[in-house]
Amino acid sequence: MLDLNEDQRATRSAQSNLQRSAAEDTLQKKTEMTDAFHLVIDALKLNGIENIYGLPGIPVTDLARLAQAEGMRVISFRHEQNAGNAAAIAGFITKKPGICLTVSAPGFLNGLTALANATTNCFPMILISGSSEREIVDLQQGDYEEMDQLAIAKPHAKAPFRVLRAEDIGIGVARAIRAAVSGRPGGVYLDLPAKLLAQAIDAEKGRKSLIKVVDPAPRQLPAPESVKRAVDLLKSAKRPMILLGKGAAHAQADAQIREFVEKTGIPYLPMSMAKGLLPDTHPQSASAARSFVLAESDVVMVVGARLNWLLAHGKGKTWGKPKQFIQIEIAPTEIDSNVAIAAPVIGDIGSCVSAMLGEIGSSFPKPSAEWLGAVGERKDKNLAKMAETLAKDPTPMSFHSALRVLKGVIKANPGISLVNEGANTLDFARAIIDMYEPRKRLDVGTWGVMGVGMGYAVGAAIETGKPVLAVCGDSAFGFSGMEIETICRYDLPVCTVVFNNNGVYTDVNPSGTKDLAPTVFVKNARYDKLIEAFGGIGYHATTTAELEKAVNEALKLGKPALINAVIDESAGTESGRLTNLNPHSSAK
Ligand code: ADP
Ligand code: TZD
Repeated sequence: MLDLNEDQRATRSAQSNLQRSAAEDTLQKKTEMTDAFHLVIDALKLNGIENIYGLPGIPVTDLARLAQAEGMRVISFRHEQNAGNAAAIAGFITKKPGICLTVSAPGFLNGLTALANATTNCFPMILISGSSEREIVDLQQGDYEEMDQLAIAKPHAKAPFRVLRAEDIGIGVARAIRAAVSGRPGGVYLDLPAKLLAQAIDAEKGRKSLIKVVDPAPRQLPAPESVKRAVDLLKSAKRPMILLGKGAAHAQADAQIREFVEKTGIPYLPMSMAKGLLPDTHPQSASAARSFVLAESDVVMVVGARLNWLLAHGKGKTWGKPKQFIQIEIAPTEIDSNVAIAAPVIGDIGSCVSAMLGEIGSSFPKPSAEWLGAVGERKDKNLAKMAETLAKDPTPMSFHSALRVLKGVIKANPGISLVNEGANTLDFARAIIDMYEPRKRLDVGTWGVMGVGMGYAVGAAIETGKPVLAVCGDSAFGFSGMEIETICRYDLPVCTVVFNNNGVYTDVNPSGTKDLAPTVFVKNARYDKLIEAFGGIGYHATTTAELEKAVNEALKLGKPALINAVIDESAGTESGRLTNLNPHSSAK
């Protein structure tokens, strides 16, 4: 030990006090600073966003890491398109924007398909992508992953934004949230350049710059005269029908819609993703008499659906007799897009339906017994025919016999989400499997896009906390199949059933070379083996009994599972219900 005199000791003590307070100062200064990474996370959290679906890498790796450290759930995928699809379906289910996080250029482009799909389907989602340096990108000097992402996102998004200064992050996130969920929901792009992410600013200033968005999707009340016009028209109808679209499911106005349907006694048709808004077994459901009510009705009240290709554009043979339309819709420019709308009601569905309930009061004249009887008769006839087909138990399984099993599974477990993609697998499942709860049927939507399967399954499992049954054609499954690793990694209760009919369609290569036809895959493939590679449970089902046992076991265990369901390869039709959309050469 050094032998110090009094003076020396006093000097030493003063010095060390000085050093300590300088260190404390620096520490305090450090804790008083924040950075763009934290501001993005804080802005999301402040607005009640808890989950990020993404695929980290330069320049957003730390964003993902810090988000997890700050208590957000960060679900990391194997391909950005699937992360984007998970975010989009999260938006549909929760009415809050689903967040997808990607790296620059290629990662951004991979996510962009999902963003475009979300915009097309009116699902609220925000694609947040890191990007390269503006100075270099704009001069096209060849930066790492150089791309003018904002310009490319623009036509595929409801709105694109870029933030360049840390103090603008709060506003950028607020604008993105509002754009995604207000009015007609859609996909929003938020561009975060690498240089922004590294910026540090005073913590207090940063905190004050954040915005908690007040009333992000404000109610939009319909004009009273539009409500009256609509109710008057509905009252004058002889053969009324209500058409519910996925906008009605997304709107979360379940109670008002049910009350309106039941109070008016009008038969209703749910579009695919509106199934379960009222249980498909509801006596007023006209699903089993779909073509009859479309053709025969005289007044159709469209609620949260577009008269696009899925509804034969509201005209032609499908729609048969002349009719008048009422349309409840949040986007005024949707009105008259395909046919003239006699009574547009513009506003959010909850407010519009409530206003119409107010207008009809307690005295709405129920539709005639003649109309209800005719619908009921058709329905009973078609249901009896379907029951006959479903009762068959061929080997190998047909789409129908396998779906009979899954119909029973959903009936016994109405709270689980059903993800569905494919051609025949989609069309038949939509018709056969009854849904009992809103926003539980998640499928290929407006584009009829393949590849949403595993992304939607992950999103639904995370957001609902409940099991998911994903029913996918073997071709459809292949687009996102690698995400079964993600499902295993997060130990999600997702049971995927691959309807394996050896490809898209049975064809032979007419050229005589050894290549298979372009619609045919490896025969007798064992998709169940794929999930075993990641610790999930694989099942191989060749009969309805095996299928039933496998699904029930998988759901009971609540573990990641994949069932390879062998389906007769000659059972389906090419492109399922859409065969007529395939152009055929007119050359003789
Ligand atoms: P489907 O495919 O089921 O027929 P679409 O996606 O074509 O349904 O149509 C959904 C419609 O619902 C869109 O036109 C959208 O603007 C509208 N919509 C979405 N949310 C709401 C809402 N909260 N209130 C009113 N309309 C809504
Ligand atoms: N690519 C994308 C992204 N979306 C598409 N819809 C298609 C291609 C074309 N396509 C369909 O429209 S259905 C389908 C493809 C490739 C596959 C159908 O085969 P499947 O289903 O095995 O999934 P089924 O049930 O056996 O008919």
